[in-house]
Amino acid sequence: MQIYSRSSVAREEVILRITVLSGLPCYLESAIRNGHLRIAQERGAVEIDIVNLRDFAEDSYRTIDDEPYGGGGGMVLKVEPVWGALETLGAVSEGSEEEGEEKRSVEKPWVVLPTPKGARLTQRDFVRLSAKEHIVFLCSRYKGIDERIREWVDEELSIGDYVIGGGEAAALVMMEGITRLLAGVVGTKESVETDSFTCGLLSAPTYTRPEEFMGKRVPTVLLSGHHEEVRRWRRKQALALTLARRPDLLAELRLDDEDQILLSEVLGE
Ligand code: 6GU
Repeated sequence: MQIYSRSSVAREEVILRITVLSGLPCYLESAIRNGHLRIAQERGAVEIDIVNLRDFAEDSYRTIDDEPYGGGGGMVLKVEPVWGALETLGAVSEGSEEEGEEKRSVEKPWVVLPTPKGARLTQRDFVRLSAKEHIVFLCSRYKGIDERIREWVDEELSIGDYVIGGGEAAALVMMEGITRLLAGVVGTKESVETDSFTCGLLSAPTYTRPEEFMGKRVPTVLLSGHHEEVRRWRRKQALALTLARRPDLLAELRLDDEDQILLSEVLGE
């Protein structure tokens, strides 16, 4: 089974808008000004804004968190700054439940809450989210959020079964995964399509110059110039690696005749 159709892998020529709401904007600033996310912005595939939640605090101390009712440790993200920020972005409005969607000239932003309580993130989510017009990531760095905020969130996503400090690093993970699927960000479409997970298999080993290093040689087939042999070798390596490390992924795939043959070769070796 090809999990992701080719046409769904890279979208063409539309600028995706991403807004990150955070109480720790400086943590995110350097990450979006460097490396992968910088390139994605420079190539015009994505526009990323970081919004300081403190700008929407309602007191002179710019407080965005408070102690939980009923006691217990940690601090809880307050409703007012989140409402203020989401309202400014057009993600919520008073009485919006009844208002017809047809009134809107632009699509309502899609609000994502990174949280360990969310659904576990997969490559499929990146493909789906890369087709949105405007995504808002709401980061909480605290014990959690006031539960009433959840009503304004479209989707909750977790980056894995462990706990980290807050939503910022998780939002960065998601932004990298999403933006690299946008047209013009990754060098070639082929490169995205052969990624581990995009085709449902872990990808084959890769090598670059030199041909030999401390007695370790690059597999001869890769030097042969036979495109068909290289393709077959890579497919076989991908099947072997996935079988060894992630048999669960292999079980989800529908293997074609060639895959069956390659896999039986792997099993016979
Ligand atoms: Cl999104 N946040 C935190 N704090 N921990 C996580 C997570 C997110 N996803 C997995 N663990």
